[in-house]
Amino acid sequence: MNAQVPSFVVVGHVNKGKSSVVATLLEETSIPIDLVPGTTSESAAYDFKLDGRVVFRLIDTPGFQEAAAALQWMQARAEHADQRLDAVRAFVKEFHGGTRFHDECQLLAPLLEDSSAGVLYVVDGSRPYRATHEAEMEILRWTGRPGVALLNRIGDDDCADSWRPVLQQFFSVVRDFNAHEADFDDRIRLLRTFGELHETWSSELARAVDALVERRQQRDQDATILVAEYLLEAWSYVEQTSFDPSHEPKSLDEDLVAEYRKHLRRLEDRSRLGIERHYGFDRIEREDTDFDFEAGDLFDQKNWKLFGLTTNQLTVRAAAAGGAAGGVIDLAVGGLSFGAGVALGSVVGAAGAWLGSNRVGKHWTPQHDRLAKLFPGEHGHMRCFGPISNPAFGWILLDRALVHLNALRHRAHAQQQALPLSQANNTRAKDLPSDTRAQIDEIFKDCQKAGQSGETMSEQQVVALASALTDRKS
Ligand SMILES: Nc1nc2c(ncn2[C@@H]2O[C@H](COP(=O)(O)OP(=O)(O)O)[C@@H](O)[C@H]2O)c(=O)[nH]1
Ligand SMILES: [Mg+2]
Repeated sequence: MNAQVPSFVVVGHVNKGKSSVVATLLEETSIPIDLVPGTTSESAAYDFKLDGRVVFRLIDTPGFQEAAAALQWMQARAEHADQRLDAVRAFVKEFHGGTRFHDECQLLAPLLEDSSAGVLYVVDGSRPYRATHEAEMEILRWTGRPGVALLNRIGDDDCADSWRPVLQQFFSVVRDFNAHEADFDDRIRLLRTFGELHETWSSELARAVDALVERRQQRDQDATILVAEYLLEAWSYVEQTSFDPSHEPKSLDEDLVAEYRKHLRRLEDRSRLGIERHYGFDRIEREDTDFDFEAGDLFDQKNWKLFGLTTNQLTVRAAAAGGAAGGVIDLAVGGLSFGAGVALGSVVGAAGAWLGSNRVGKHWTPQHDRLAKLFPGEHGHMRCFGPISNPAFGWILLDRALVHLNALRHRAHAQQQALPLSQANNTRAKDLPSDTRAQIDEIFKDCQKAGQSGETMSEQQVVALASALTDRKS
C-alpha cells in the first residue's frame, strides 16, 4: 500500500451512515448501504481515482458493536498511556479472525496496518449523544490517529449541540456532513479539511480538490451538450408511417400520434440515462409519476404546472407566438402583460383546445408539399406527425430536462430515494434570463423548420443551445 495516499478509516457505531459517507465522498453508487443494519460486515477499501491515479482512499468498516467490552479488555492491559497502542494491537491479535469482536477487529486492523491512516468518525446528529459512544471514541484515541468527527443527520431532529462538546474532546476537527444531502461544495469543503489533518496530505488533497473542481466543470459542460442534443432531436422529430390507401387503417392518425409520443418519451429517457451515468449514477429511480405519455397527461394542460412551468408561463409563450409575433418571448409571469383574469382565461382556453386535440405536432399527408420535401423520391401514401408545432410543448420538454439535470447535479451518491423531479426550488426555464429565453426560442423555431424539411441540426446549434442553457441566473 502506498503510504503517501491519504487514507481514512470510516468508523462509528453501526448504522450511523458510514457507508453513506463513503458513497457520497467517492461519488459512487455501488457502495452497499444498509437496508438492514449490519450490511457492511467486512472492511473494504475504496480508492478515489482521478485520471487513473489514486488521490485518496476510504476504508469502510462494519462499525463498533461491543466497544465497551473491547475497551474493558484493553484497559486491563494498559495501565499507562504509553501502553495503550500496544493494548489495541494485542486486542486485534487476540480476536482477529474469530467471532467475538469481529467488527471491532475489522475496523481497528486497517488503522494499525497503515500507520498514516486517519479516522473519520461518523455519528448521527439527529439523535442525542449517549454515553455508550464514549468507549468507541476512547478506543480510537488510543490508536493515536488524527481524526475528523462527522455529524451526519439521519433523522429530522437536530441534536448536534449535545454531541459537539464531546466530539471536540476526542477529535481535532468536528464537521457537519449530511451524507444524503451533501452537494459538491460540501464534499470539496470536507476534502480540504482532510488536508489539515496531516501536513504531508495537504498538498496531495489540494491537488485532488483542484482536479475534482475541473472534472466537475467538464461534466457540467458535457451534460448541457447532452441536454441540447436531446432537445434539438426532440424538437425536430417527425414520426412517419406509410399505408395502403385501399385499406387505410381507421386508427392511422391515432397510432401515429401514439408512436410519436412513445418516441419522444424514449428520447427523453435515453437522454436522462446518459446524463445520470455521466454524473456517476447507475440505475436510479426517478420520482416522475406526473409524466406519462401513455396516459396522455402531457397533453393535458391541467398538468403542465407539474412539468415546471405554470399554465400562465406557458400560455404567455403560446399566445406570443400567435398574437404578438416577433415580440420578445417572456415565459416569466409579467413579461407580457395580459389583463389578469379575463385575458388569461381566454388564452388558457385557446391553448387548452389546441392541446386537447393533440396538436402538439401537425399531421402531414401526401397532399402537403412538405411531405414530398420530407421524403423525396418516396412514393405511395404516407402520413407524418411532427415536428412540435406548439411552442409551449417545446418549452415543457426543455423545462423537464433542466429540472432533471439540476436535481442530479445536487444529488448525493448515497441518496437512495427516488430522484425528486418536482421540487419548487429547482432551476427552471423561467429562471433563464429573458433574452436567453428569446435566443433559445429562435433555436427552437429553427428546429421546427428543420424538422419540417427533414434537415438535421448542426453542431453549432447544439453548442449555441448548450451555452444558452448554462446562462442561468442562479
Ligand atoms: N435521511 C438520511 N438517511 C441516512 C443518512 N445517512 C445514512 N442514512 C440511512 O441510515 C441507514 C444506515 O446507513 P449506512 O450508511 O448503511 O450506515 P452504516 O451502517 O454506518 O454504514 C441507511 O438506511 C441509510 O439510508 C443521511 O444522511 N440522511
Ligand atoms: Mg455500512
